Amino acid sequence: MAAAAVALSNGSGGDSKAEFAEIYNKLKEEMLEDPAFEFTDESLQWIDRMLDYNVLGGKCNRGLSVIDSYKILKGVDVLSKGETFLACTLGWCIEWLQAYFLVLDDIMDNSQTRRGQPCWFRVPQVGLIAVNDGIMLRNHVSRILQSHFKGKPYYVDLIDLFNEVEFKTASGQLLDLITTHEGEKDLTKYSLNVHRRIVQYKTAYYSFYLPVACALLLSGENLDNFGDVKNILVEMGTYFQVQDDYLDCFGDPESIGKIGTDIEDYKCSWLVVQALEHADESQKRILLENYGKSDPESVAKVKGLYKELNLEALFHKYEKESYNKLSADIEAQPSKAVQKVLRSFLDKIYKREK
Ligand code: GPP
Ligand code: MG
Ligand code: MG
Ligand code: MG
Repeated sequence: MAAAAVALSNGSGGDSKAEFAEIYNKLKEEMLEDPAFEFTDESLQWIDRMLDYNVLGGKCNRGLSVIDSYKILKGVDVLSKGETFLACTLGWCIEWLQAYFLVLDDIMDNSQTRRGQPCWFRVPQVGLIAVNDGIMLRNHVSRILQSHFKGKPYYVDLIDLFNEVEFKTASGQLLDLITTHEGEKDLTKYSLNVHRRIVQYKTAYYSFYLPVACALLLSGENLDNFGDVKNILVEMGTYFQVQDDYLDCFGDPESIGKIGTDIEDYKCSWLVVQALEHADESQKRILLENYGKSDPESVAKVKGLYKELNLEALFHKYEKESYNKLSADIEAQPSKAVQKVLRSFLDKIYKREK
């Protein structure tokens, strides 16, 4: 697959994008030549296609931000060839991890499309082989880390980091799923606190903390000294998932590349929590009767109620307040380099539409 197939958008400089795209091909080749397995032609083709389908096609913001953050932390505009390779490789490990999460999340959420194409498990002849593909993707992360970082002084920290972030994400996903499916439908248990816990774990650690933590380890830093930075990134990731919840209902499927399923799936989304908080008794009844049903009329009634309650305006207010609070927290950071890293993350996501 041509390097140009990596559809990279907004944010980072063009150079990083080209460097980054090139390294995908090398890492994929390595996965296809892994000496630990005797590949057949069929299995080679499968992995090749599965990787292009699932690892590529996203915005790559998480992966690219490892390179950008590393440059900022080092205070340079250009990295050596070796440093670029390591930063891009860690960036791709995050993109691989993300592909693993998305392949499985789409099965669990019964989604239709992802990144503008059918979810992998919906592709004819894939089906539940996608579960094993998810496991393969996760294993590739470990194999890439082993082949390029074993022997580095921070190798064990890197492995621990990926393991811990995966554990947090899977735990958040567990909360997301059991809050949704447990017992009979009961909207009274949905609150901002419940929502916050879910999104912090299922999204914020892997999407925001992980790229910066990778750049810090590459720079020779000890992650224990960056507790404040972690807290700010987790806060930013929480805001990012609130945007995701908002776009699930109000976003343009063409731009976000996926069709929302939160209403049908009875998700503890930011929107339903806000609706419950602001609805009067008769509006609450509409929610209770229609939330979590997959017929289009019920979904339309819920969306109609969201409009009536003006949740769009409420979201824009939340967005502005989050931005202001995060900006103040960033400015209070003692290191200018750290401020710059955090600010570049915030600027990339503020008012995003995809
Ligand atoms: C996003 O939730 C969360 C994930 C993709 C993490 C999945 C974790 C696993 C361990 C599988 P979402 O369902 O709102 O995302 P989207 O809207 O993109 O489907
Ligand atoms: Mg999900
Ligand atoms: Mg989902
Ligand atoms: Mg979502």
